[in-house]
Amino acid sequence: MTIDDAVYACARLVADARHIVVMTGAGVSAESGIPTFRDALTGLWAHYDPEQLATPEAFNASPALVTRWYDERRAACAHCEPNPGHRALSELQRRLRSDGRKLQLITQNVDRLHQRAGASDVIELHGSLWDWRCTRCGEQHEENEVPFPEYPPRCHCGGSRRPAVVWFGESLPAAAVRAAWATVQSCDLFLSIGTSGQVQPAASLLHEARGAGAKTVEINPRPTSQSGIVDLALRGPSGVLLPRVLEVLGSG
Ligand code: BV8
Ligand code: ZN
Repeated sequence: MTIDDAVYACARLVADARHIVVMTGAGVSAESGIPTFRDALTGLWAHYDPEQLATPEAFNASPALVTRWYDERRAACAHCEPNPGHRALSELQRRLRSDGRKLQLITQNVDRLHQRAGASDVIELHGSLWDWRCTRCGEQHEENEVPFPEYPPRCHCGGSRRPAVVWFGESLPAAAVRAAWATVQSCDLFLSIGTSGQVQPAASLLHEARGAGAKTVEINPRPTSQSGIVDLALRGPSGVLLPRVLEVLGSG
């Protein structure tokens, strides 16, 4: 199947679907200039493993180092823009909504680029770089000024603040899990975009959707651990392929 055939087949599935769930990973932000989670870290972070840094143990051992890493990622996001892939997903959500259908966006990403591209009701399974929580009094709020003046950033109560992201070994937000697992039960199309499908329990949502009878599509330049079970794979960058799917669907 040529990439054009795959784009047409995907557009056909989207045109026929009543309830679409889209699950995105770090790859959907790659064309915005944000390194994917498993791309080799560069510069100061070259000799760190993100899976080691994104843990409560790393924060407890070195709160200054871990919060600096997150704040540098937050600053990088502040200087990035949503790419055509984010914008195509927001436009698709708008079009489906206008003709009484549904597109539910679920993301593993913590950069909030979907929201900046105009998407609504985004389920953030792994939290966000923009929300920070005090480890002493629990106060949490969005921080839009970058960078922090000190690491770890301090709360007015004197406690250290951490990013409100889900670290390895931490549970996902209960409300996000409930919403995500509920919506996949009634979807008829599941698009997995820009994720290697390695992180649980997020990666199991594709299996849930299949179990509920949904057609499944993967959009990724490279094969993943889930390529063998999807109904259709579009091998290429989401920032190029999603606008092409939208184009085939015609003007909304
Ligand atoms: C939990 C926030 C338990 C922080 C993240 C063994 C089996 C099963 C599970 C486990 C296990 N061992 C340990 C676990 C649990 C662990 C886990 O899954 N580990 C993995 C590594 C094996 N999971 C957890 O710990 C979770 N919690 O299980 O709790 C529990 C239960 C009860 C009580 C207490 C606890 C929590 C997991 C959440 C971790 N936090 N992020 C931060 O961002 O710093 S996960 C992190 O990985 C990011 O969120 C990222 O989004 C996510 C997934 O990675 P991807 O998005 O897929 O990114 P990746 O780089 O891997 O891939 C990018 C893809 O994009 C590639 O395929 C590439 O080809 C593609 N791409 C590149 N360019 C493009 C593109 N695609 C499209 N277009 C392009 N242009
Ligand atoms: Zn506090």
